Amino acid sequence: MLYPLSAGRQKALQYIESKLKMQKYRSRKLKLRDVLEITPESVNNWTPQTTEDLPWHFLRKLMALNAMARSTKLEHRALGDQTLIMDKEELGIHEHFFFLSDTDTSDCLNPLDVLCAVLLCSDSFLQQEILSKMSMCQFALPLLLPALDTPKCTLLLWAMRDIVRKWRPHSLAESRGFREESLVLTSMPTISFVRLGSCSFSKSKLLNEVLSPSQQHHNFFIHQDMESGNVPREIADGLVEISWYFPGGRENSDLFPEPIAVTNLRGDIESHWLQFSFLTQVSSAVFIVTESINERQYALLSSLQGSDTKYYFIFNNQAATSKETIGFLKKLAPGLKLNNSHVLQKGRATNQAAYVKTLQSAIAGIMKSSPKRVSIEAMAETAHQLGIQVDEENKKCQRASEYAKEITVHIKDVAKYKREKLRLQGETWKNLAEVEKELCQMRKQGNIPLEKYKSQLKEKLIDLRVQQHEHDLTDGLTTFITGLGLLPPEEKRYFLKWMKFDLDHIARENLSKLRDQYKEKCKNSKDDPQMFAELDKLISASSLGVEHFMRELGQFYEAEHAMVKEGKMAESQRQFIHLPGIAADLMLEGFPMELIDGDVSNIPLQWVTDVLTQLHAKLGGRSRMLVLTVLGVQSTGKSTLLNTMFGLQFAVSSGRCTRGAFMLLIKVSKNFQQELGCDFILVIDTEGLKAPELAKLEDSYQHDNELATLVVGLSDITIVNMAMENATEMKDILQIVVHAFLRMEEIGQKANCQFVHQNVSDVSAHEQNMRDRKHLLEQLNEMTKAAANMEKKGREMTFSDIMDYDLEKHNWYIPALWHGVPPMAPVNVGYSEKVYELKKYLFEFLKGCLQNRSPKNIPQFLEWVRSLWKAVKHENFIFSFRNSLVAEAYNQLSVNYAEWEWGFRKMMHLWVSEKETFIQNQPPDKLDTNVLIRLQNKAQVKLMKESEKILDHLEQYFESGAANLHLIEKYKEDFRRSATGLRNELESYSFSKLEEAIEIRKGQHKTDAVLSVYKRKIEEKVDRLLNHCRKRKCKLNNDEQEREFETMWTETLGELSLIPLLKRNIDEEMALHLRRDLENKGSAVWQMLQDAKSLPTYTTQNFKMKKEYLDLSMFQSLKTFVSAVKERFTQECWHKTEALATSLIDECNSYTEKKANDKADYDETYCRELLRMINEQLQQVNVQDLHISACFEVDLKLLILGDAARAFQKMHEEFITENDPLERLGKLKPQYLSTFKSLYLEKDECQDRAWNFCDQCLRPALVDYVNKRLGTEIVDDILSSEQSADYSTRSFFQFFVLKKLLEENESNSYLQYTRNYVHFIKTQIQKHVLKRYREKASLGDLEKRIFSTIISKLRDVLKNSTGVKTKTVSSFLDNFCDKLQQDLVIPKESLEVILFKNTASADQFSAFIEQFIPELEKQVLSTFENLEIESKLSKLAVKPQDAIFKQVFGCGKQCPFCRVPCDAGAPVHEEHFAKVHRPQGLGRYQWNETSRLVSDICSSSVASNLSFRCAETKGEFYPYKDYRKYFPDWRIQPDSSITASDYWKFVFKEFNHQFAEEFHALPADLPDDWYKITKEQALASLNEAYTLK
Ligand SMILES: Nc1nc2c(ncn2[C@@H]2O[C@H](COP(=O)(O)OP(=O)(O)O)[C@@H](O)[C@H]2O)c(=O)[nH]1
Ligand SMILES: [Mg+2]
Ligand SMILES: [Zn+2]
Ligand SMILES: [Zn+2]
Repeated sequence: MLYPLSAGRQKALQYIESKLKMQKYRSRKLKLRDVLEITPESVNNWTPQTTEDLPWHFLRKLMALNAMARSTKLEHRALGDQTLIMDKEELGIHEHFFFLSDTDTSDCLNPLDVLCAVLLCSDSFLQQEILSKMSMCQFALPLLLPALDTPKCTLLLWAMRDIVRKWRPHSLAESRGFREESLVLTSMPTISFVRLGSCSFSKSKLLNEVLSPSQQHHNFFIHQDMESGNVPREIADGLVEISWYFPGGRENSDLFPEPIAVTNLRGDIESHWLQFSFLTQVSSAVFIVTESINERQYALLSSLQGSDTKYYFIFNNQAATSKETIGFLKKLAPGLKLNNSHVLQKGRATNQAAYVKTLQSAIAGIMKSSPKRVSIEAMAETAHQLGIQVDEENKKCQRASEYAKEITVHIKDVAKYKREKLRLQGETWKNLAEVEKELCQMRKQGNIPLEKYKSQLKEKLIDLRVQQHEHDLTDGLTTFITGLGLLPPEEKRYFLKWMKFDLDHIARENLSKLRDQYKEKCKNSKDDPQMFAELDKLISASSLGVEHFMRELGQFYEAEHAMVKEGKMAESQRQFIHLPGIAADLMLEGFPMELIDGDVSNIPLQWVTDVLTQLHAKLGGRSRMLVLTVLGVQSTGKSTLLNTMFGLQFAVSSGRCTRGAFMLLIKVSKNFQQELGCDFILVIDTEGLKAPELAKLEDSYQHDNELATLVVGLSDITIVNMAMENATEMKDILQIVVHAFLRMEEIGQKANCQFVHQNVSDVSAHEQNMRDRKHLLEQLNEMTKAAANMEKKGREMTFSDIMDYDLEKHNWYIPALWHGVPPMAPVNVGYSEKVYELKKYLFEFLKGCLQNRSPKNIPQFLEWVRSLWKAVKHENFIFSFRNSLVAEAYNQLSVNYAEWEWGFRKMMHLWVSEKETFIQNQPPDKLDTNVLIRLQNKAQVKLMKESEKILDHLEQYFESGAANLHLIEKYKEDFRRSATGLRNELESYSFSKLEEAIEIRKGQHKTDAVLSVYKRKIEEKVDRLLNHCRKRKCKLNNDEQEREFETMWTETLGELSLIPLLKRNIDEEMALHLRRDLENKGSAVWQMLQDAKSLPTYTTQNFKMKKEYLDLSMFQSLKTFVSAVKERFTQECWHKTEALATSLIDECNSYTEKKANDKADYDETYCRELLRMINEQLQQVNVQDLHISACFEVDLKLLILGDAARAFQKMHEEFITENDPLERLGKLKPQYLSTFKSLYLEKDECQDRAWNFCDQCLRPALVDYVNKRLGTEIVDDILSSEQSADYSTRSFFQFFVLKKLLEENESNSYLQYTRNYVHFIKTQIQKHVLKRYREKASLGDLEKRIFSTIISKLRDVLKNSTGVKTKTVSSFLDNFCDKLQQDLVIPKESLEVILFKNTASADQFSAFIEQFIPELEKQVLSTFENLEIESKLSKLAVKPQDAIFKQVFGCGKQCPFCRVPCDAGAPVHEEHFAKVHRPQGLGRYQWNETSRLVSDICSSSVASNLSFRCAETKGEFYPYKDYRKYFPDWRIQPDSSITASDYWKFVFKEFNHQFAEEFHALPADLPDDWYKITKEQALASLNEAYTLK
């Protein structure tokens, strides 16, 4: 320590230590950050309990502009009795005062002591903030701080630097002009009040009265009679306070016509001579308050003579002024130039008001005498001479000031300076913003082909960046950057402050000049809108602050970044790479950062991204934040509101003309983070909405709109500041806000909004305004409806649809900011308190929100900024919002859903196959309708359970807290409906499977019955033959046995009255159906049918488009059509019809194939179903637009039924063969023969028969068992394989297919992909399955697995049936089949042969079976092994390729323009969408005039002003923007990144010629830069579009 420990210092130290417990802040000073941090206390009603709470109480209340901040009252818990306190309060304030003064004041502190101590413990920036806020509260400010930490007292100049005051001197009253100036720079007369000796009345109280405007008393100075004002000062003696009077331009009521400063020295001048001397030098007049003057005092006073300062004496009346005093006065009179008017007596009877008046007129008199005017800055000089310290006279502050001056000294004309020295943010940046927007909106495309135009714009963008980059740093900017980069932290902050003060000062001068001009012009010329617009522009150009310098830095950074990205510069050459880190540091210190540059309405995205990313890193990744925004008309106190709420420093001034949005971080204290769920609050202040100065500028409305949408989208809470004085502007704002909210609702972001009605002070406001609130809601509803209409939303909407709005809770009435008339008005206590209440509510609300959403961290916030901004730039907001957070959440859900879906399907497949097995095992007579109903009921129970399981999964998923679920809330319904859809699908699947199984089983009944008659006959004959042969003497040898048997067989067959099954003529039956179907189609059709050949001669393989398929008479009648156009539409219809035919053929053929594999007999419903399928397609609306002729219909039906007729005929014949009793009997012949032979030889046939059972019954049943299950197992295997991701959702599958295509890079594959998408996908899947299982091993494992399950079950059954009462083989087998009736279909007729004359013991039989199992297993597996994979697949009950197709194919709809398939993840969805669209040429679009393929990409087209025409529009042009009129179920997102379609651009340029040939067109004329796209870039764009970072 350099100074000796003076008495004052010691006292101060002790005070701070013992009373305030602030010692730790003596070396590490309190910082603004410490005070602003959000703690639990900042949202609790918190009253100080002990003296150590007092500094915090003061700081918090002061930051909230609370007039009670200076109170040092403690909550007296000691009394413990609540009612007592209440009583006291009710008794009135007097009682209370006595209470305080009478009792011990030891734990009371004098407010001035607290103030001094706090200042002592604060760093110079916090001091500045404290004084600024005190000034708003109209508290007197400390001018000279007593010598507490320094040898002498300190002049607080720096601490007042930030204060700006506005007033209207009487000289400007006429013109209604005003002055606005930095307080410390304003020169004005200063009047000082000091005390000599003791004095019994309060000087401060008197001063308050002198300064208070009439009718309104305000306590500028703390005085005796105020709460705690009487507590003896411990450290604040010697403090000089200063306060001001500023006139408001009201000649009648203003006390003084010009500003005047009043200082007040605490303590006796004798003990504070230094302060007193200072005051005598800077003041125009000094009022000395005293009771008497003694010898010593006289001596002191006489030393004052010689200055031109006027002296006044105020004598108190307590004791009549003594003779001695009067004597001294007389002696002093000549030296101090006293006369009678300089001595003011305050007699006992003097009326207080009159006395104050006297004083005021004395002061007025002084002001008239042209007194000296000194600014506080100038006082520093005097202080210097007297050895008084000045707070800003330290090296750091001075150096920073010089640094700032280096920049600011060159600024004279702001507009000019900005134009010449801040060049990057000028025209170029504006142009950049426009080009970026044009890229999204394509307004000025003209005749240039779309993609070419886009390429041009891209080039222009780069050009502009190059231009920016080529600018050298100006001197000013270089200084600014080094200032930020190289100055030590504290100096840097001084530097920024100095910049602000200097710039504000310059801008104020500029603006005031402009305003004068404006006024002049107003007087002279009536109204020349042109000129006013000019002036408005100039005014808006004349604002200049640190933010403009920061903005410029941002632009340099952006330009450099672009150069590196374009490869025009090496990463290592970057000079600005360190800037984001610096800016991040500033943000950490609470410096507001520009988010949107409102002048050009653009975001420096790279800059903002990198700054915030740096910030995120500096915070160690802990950057969760809640976002709070305020919106409202310009100059309605938005910034003031935020500043009051959080103690911030957003720029406040009615004169500012900036626009845009600034963000500022407030830290949440460690002990509050958990409760609040975030680490920071990000506050966004908006500027310039509906600013009158800006209203006339071009694009103003749109800029406002963009700004509002963006900030609303980013916020968790939006405060809408309502100022009803500006009703029309307010309405506009509300409209903008409603639009913004509507859009947010659309994307799943349900924001909260609080309406703050300012300037409503009545206590009854809330009650009184009930009607107003209702009215507001009506208005909001009205606006919502209108907005919904504008956004083309179909449904009726009200305001509460777009947000949680509570009429009562979300409206706030806040009294006017000022209590009284500015400039002398302090902040209203009510204002501060109401704002505090609002703040408390907001925090409660935010805590409540935690359940629904987790606060975004910086990377997530940035993602929102990026995607919202993209969407805003595409003005068609709703259609363009694509956010990777949303996409990722949706994708995750899709993956999950796909799993649940497959689980459900698999379950039902298994269930159905068990029931089928069961049915096949039933004797036909048992299969009455009851069986079906019973099974259907069971199915329904199962379906219900399973589908509920999916819905449960869905609910659980939405409650699981997975990321960003609230964003996809609206898709939940899609998935719910998908689950129901799936249930229905599986219901009809299982029902029809059951019915079918029963029908098939019943169909076998007739033949079965005949067969059993035959069998009985044969068995009878075998029996007889056996007897007959046994009776013969000689033994028959093997040949003879067989011969005998053969003869018997032939004879018996001859005896049977054979009724072969009737063979039907399926093709004729079908032809008849067809004729009936086409009956009403007219004679031409009839004639065609007459001429038709027999059905089986037709085959779909011969399908070829013919001219007569299209009925183009309509085109002929349209005269306006030039032939090229006609040609084009003919082509379009032609291709669409062809595609229709192909898909129908595919669909029908696969139906036919499926039926033909069912092993059932043909049923006429099959033919009817085919015709229904065709008719359904042909009746669809869009098909009707194709102008298809009847000829097409007839031909198509003939071809399809032709294929079907052949297939069904064959199927029917096979059925007859399979089921012909005679045939079936024939198959049993070998078994009968072997039975006959062993019976004849009396061999022990048990072993043979057991083997026969295994071979004839179990083997086919086991093969069947495996085939029924293998399909689902294969699907499972694929879905859990290493490639499972590719098949997990529709969009992953798309990605997989496209990637594979690119890898192959074969024109043919792409052509097939475009030619027939469904077919292509099916083939792909088929190929994949085949390839995967071509090597037997992997499939063999699956088979073995299935097999081992059934074998072990079989063994169980065998084990459990031995030893039971089953004596005979027959009862054993009955039991055996019964146990396995759900698993194995045992062929009955073979079984019967085995039972024929079977006398073996059951135990023995079963033992043999068990013994044969390994052999059986070997045989079955070897049958599988020897099968080719293709034929294996064809036998499966569930075809894996079909199941997978269902899983990944999606809805199969294709974009109406480019034919890219829909990849929505929910199976049922309201709108189709695709991640990437492609050049429309790939969808066959070509130009009429040139026949060249179109290179435009739909996602660009829908954002452009172009039009399209197609068959659907009947050839009329229609704007792309409104494509949803014709294709309402499609949502085409405008291209969100320039590179998203690179994949298809690449493909198109690679195979331009092949596509052209395929589509009978000429190759497209592609933009040059497409040729530069590499395969790697194509792949990268695919990755970007489909897989998420
Ligand atoms: N009379 C009055 N003036 C206010 C009130 N709120 C703010 N102001 C003043 O209006 C001016 C503009 O305030 P500011 O917060 O910058 O408004 P913003 O443009 O909406 O951010 C400032 O000079 C404020 O002091 C109020 O409730 N009543
Ligand atoms: Mg503002
Ligand atoms: Zn498309
Ligand atoms: Zn779809």
